[in-house]
Amino acid sequence: MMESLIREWDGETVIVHYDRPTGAWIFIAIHSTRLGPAAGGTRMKSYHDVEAALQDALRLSAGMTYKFAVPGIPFGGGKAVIAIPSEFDKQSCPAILRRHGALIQQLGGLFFTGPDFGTTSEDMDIIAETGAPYIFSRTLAAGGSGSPGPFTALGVFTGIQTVCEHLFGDMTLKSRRVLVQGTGSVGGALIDHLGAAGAKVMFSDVDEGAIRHFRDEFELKFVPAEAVYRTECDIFAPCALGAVLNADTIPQLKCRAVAGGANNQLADPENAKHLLDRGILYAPDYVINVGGAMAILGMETQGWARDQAEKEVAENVPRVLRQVFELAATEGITTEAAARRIAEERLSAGM
Ligand code: PPY
Repeated sequence: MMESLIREWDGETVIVHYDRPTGAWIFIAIHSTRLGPAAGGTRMKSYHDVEAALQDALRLSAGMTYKFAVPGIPFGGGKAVIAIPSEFDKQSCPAILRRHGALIQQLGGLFFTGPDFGTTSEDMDIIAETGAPYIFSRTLAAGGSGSPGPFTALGVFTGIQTVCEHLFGDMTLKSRRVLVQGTGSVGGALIDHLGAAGAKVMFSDVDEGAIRHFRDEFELKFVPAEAVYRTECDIFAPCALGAVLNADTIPQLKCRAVAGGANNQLADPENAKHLLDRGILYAPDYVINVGGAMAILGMETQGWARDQAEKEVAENVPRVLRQVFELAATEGITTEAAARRIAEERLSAGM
């Protein structure tokens, strides 16, 4: 039920737009503007039903609030979902993106967007035709700062180093077995960093082209989808869609830590306790995957150069992750609860 989803959500506002020409639904969830205007990616995909799309927007927008609050980025949490019908004609993509831009324009600065699953910097260029100046991460050619993916991957990589430091007393990744689930813009770039650092990388994907690329050309060990959760490794790095950590998968895990770029990895925040009980260190998703948003917002609102953005990401992700691990250890709480506490403190202080 849409009513109960919204009633039980702790956010501020939901904008609902029915896109008559295509039959798509657009939801823009504004979870919090406590620390600044809401920002978050535009996710475009088809969903099983409209409720699932709304639920995704609501949950993802809350994740953005915490993502910005923990490292102290002055934006609030939001997310847009364009739920396209299953028989969606790709030809209507530019037009729907322009209508999405017009909607964001009408909001007058309540919500800023960037790319998420199913959208790219090229799509941001199209959204910006009607949605400027509220659109981040346009292509370099259009005067934007390009894709957040490589910066997210850099942050996840430095976060994995921090996890190794915590687990093994040593940041080095040499010979550590890392299983990367999903080889899209984040997972693919993460694999490059891991390979360069001497890690033993395994990967899983469902896309045939990606499998051929990483297995046959990169000669990495391929793990089929059905074996991902029970594959033995040091670090499991989810970099695909969410809710991969749940009551079904957690008992199967044979890793020392979960540290990856996907949003909403826990099906329920309660699952963090289950990971702790199993002795698996969890790097909270919104802490370790902030690099993309941090870099793009820094470059587009603070005037950072690219190398400065990289430096900020590579310093801040490890710093905040160490703080989370320390708080969790001293308080005897999950890392998820520790990250949430840091976020809530900033939110209640308004800074
Ligand atoms: C995310 O970090 O999940 C995003 O939504 C990406 C984002 C947000 C704001 C600007 C650029 C990218």
